[in-house]
Amino acid sequence: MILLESYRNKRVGVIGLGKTGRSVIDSLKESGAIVGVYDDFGLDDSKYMKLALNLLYSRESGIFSEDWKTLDCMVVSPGIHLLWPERHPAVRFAAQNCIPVINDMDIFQQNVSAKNICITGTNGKSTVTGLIGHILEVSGRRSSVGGNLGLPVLSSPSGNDFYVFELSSYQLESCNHLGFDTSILLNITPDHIMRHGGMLGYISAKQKIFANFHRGSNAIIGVDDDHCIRIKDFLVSINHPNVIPISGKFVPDYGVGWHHGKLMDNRKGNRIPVCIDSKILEGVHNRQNIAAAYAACVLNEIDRNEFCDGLLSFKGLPHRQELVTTLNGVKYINDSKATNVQSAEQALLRFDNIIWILGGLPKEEGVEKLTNYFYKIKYAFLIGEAANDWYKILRSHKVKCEVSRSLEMSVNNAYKMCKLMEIDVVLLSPACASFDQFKSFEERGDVFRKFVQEIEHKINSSKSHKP
Ligand code: UMA
Ligand code: ADP
Repeated sequence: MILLESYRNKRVGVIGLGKTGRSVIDSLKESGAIVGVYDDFGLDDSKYMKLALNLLYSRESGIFSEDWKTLDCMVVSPGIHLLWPERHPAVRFAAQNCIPVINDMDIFQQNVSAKNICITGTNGKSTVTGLIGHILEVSGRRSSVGGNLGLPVLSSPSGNDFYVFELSSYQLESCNHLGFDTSILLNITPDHIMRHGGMLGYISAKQKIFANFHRGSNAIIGVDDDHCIRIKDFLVSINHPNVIPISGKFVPDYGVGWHHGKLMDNRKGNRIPVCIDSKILEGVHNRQNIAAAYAACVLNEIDRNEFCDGLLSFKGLPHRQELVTTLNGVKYINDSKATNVQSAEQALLRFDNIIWILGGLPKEEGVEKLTNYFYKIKYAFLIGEAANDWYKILRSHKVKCEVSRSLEMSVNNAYKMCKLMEIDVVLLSPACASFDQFKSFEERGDVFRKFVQEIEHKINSSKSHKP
């Protein structure tokens, strides 16, 4: 847990009692702050209830108690929208009473001087965060990973040499105390558009990662999409001290990228080969991730050999094109974290002869964006809210498919179908959020893995019972 010297005796309101809120409260209490807490859905957890200054918010009258008017600050969770303060009672209250609204990353920045490496982008954040964290760990640096990836920022261990944080657009939106040591922006494609009031709002939130840079700041930026190229050019035009362009497709001038399957360090314009493709992190998208991780590592005292050793021993993260098993020569791939069309596209690029399980809660961009890959789909099972609409689109492109009642049914039917067709891969890559049927993408992926493993178990036990 991070201790917060500067918050001793400060009066802080914490908004949202999820993972973030709880970790903020734990750190604040441990550091001697006076804490109040508010959640739109009530405070049913007695441990945290007791921490409230008093019953802070009366649902009936819609008014916070007098105590809250003298707060030093309010700390919001990422789920709280700031764009429309009039829609949220706590944010509105803060504005009316001139109370600064901050988040857990602000508090971290105010209290910790160790080096940080912060990663954002539409896709690849967790992979890059996990990879950098792994490389730092195996090369003996005291480090931890956290943020949007799962471990809340303030629950990180204290006393590290390095902190590696995945930051979502939600977290960046509410972060004021910017000026990170190493900032990575991987890519930008449409996502979370409603939350940010349009594409421009989303891009603004993402590019905040580079704001308030200092003399030692590093800006690592993917140059495989136009939005990021524009941000890179802007950073150069305002004399950012160290902009490193990275790519999964080519070797950028004075950057890091790929040439004929080799990662090249071209920061000084002399194209030094670093390593070849990883067997675990396959595909162009992962080349982008590896290039970003390399740039971050070498800029933080990790040498090329340490980087290559770490890359080779990295096992990848679950739910991201994760190989569950191979049954009768067919790979079963859990890509549940593909919650938008761009991330699903990476899986469709990589595989051929696919039985595709897709659908869920659709996002701004629909499945029609993926028509170029439909020729690879031998059959598709559609699940969730998107199923009926997407079925029509797939059928209009002559893709054989059906609307399936559940993920379990899709997996079982896919297995049966593999016996009748030339199939390489059964792929769960939904291109949708999971919340219509599951608590999270993790639960969706775990359920897929469980059903596949049940089939595997049946195959193995029937083999072992044969005379
Ligand atoms: N709440 C309100 N009012 C609201 C919204 C939420 O009172 O308007 C309350 C809820 O009742 C709940 C709490 O706030 O009790 C939940 O807060 P939260 O939604 O901010 O979620 P946390 O549990 O704090 O988890 C957050 C991130 N969640 C979101 O950004 C939505 C987690 O990212 C992150 O792992 C965690 O902090 C630790 O840093 C998850 C996520 O879905 C994985 N992220 C999005 C994504 O990856 O696309 C951005
Ligand atoms: P994030 O944390 O940004 O959601 P993840 O590393 O968890 O990213 O990967 C989520 C999904 O996006 C997976 O399906 C993965 O295959 C795909 N993906 C990973 N890296 C990239 C990238 N650089 N570009 C596009 N898609 C990617």
